Amino acid sequence: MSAANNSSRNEGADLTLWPAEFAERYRAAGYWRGEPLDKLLRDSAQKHAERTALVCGTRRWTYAMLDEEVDRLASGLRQRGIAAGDRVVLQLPNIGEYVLTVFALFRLGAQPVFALPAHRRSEIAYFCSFTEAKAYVIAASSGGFDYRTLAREVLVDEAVRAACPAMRVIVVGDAAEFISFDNVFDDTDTIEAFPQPDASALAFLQLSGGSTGRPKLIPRTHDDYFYSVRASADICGLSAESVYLCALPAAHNFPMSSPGILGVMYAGGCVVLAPDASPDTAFPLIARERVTITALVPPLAIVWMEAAAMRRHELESLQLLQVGGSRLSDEAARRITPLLGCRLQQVFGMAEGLVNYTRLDDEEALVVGTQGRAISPDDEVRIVDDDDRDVPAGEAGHLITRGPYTIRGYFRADVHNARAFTHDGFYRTGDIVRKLPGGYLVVEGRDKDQINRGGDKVAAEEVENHLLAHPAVLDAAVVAMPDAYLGERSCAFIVPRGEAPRAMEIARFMRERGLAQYKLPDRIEFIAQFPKTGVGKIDKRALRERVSAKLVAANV
Ligand code: OOB
Repeated sequence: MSAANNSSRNEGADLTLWPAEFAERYRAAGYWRGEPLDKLLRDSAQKHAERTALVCGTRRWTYAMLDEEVDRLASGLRQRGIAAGDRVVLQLPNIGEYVLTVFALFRLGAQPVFALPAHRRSEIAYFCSFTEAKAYVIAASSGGFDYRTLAREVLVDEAVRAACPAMRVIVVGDAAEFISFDNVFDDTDTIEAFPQPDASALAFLQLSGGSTGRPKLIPRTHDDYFYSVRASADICGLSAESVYLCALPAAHNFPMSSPGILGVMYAGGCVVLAPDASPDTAFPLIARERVTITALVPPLAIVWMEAAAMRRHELESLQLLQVGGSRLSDEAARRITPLLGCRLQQVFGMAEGLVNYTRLDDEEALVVGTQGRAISPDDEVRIVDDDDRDVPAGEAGHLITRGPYTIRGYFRADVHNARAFTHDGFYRTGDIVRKLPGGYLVVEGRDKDQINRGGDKVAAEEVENHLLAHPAVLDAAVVAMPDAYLGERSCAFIVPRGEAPRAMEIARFMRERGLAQYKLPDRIEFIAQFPKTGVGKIDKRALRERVSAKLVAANV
């Protein structure tokens, strides 16, 4: 069952939906309710009109205000030619306009494509052209970077010009030659009604951490995502009293929906946006707004623990710290409650769907030593060997999964989908996992060709392709190397064509390719030839061991 698209650029079906018998089951079980995500805000605006929904710096929105501004923004976007079904690449920092835009697009039935602030020309041009975006929404500048300059580069990209001939750029702040966000708001008093988007249709596109040459796009429907949001809010005990600090980049799946911004707004609580997750920024916000729950990746949790020694009083209101995105060591997990004075919840999730949580009433051994269990009784979680046969209970294997909020295929990626999903629709997560009694999972490692830089995912093949574009590079292989702070960093092994270029020159070349900074190799090693496996493939394990040994020898 797939909704085909007739574009000649198409690399396959837009959406691979759940087979009818699964869809029926998920509806009958009450997971899929036919409600678009926008309803979440509408309902909270009814129930909690005067409660604070959103805080950004000194700006505050009640639910009633937020709902009204979303109406005006949606109406203004429609006047600017954005219609139901259009895709809009969104690249905003953690500011109020981000939340307004997301809900305005949902209300219109337009589909956000969630880019991260770290993305640069290479990624953004690809997202815009591949999704045939009608608009690109940015902040004028943020974190010392001018996104208008990036927009100018994207607009002259050949693929973007071909696929998005009239792409509008909407800018929060000084818009220069582009459309000012503030001017998009419709000033009229009478906002026309918006037709309800079909809840079983595509709601938005998330990015996959990926392991392939180009990032894959993850199509999520209103029905499936809304379910994961509701269930997550429930598991995390959210209520109208909850105050959530969004310190990770808001567009990432973790702070968006696990339970994140959407979960908190569903529960009628308050979302506080932090411009970054450093203790100096986050701790005063926690103290000022009486924050009760927040989410971090492991390296940040460790930084917070160090900072908390002197400033524990600022964290008094904090009840729950969620940690996920990469593996939290058992030692670090054990120290969270004593040092931060709040409970820990481990979260092992993926933008493709499946999210696991330790539960609030779990005993310490589970909270510290596992990455939680799946949200739904209908999440099918299997641990299999190389031939897709279930491994004996308790043994490590490949995690494959399907369920009411796990996609059945990436957006326009038929060839890749045939590999990334089993014939009966299980998503191959690429994670090596053990399953304990009760369904609790322990993440043991990974078999996907990816580097997890403290939650930032780097697809080895994507970086290798950029390296191969350098004339002095004959062959390239990117692998993970251990890192005390991030868990892993990336090391690029390069077989030079003739004399080895300088590592500095490769680094400069890579920067000019317009890649997000976190994807640039942390270390470059030249090598005469690659070690090979028995079947003649590059032996990445040997390369990982080689760089690890070098780090040990250098006492890094
Ligand atoms: C989250 O989502 P993504 O899409 O950026 O990355 C998913 C991958 C997983 O397949 C796994 O390899 C890794 O990130 N991962 C973890 C982990 N949480 C994610 N590995 C070990 N321990 C964990 N706790 O990262 C994400 C999405 C929703 C909620 C939380 C994280």
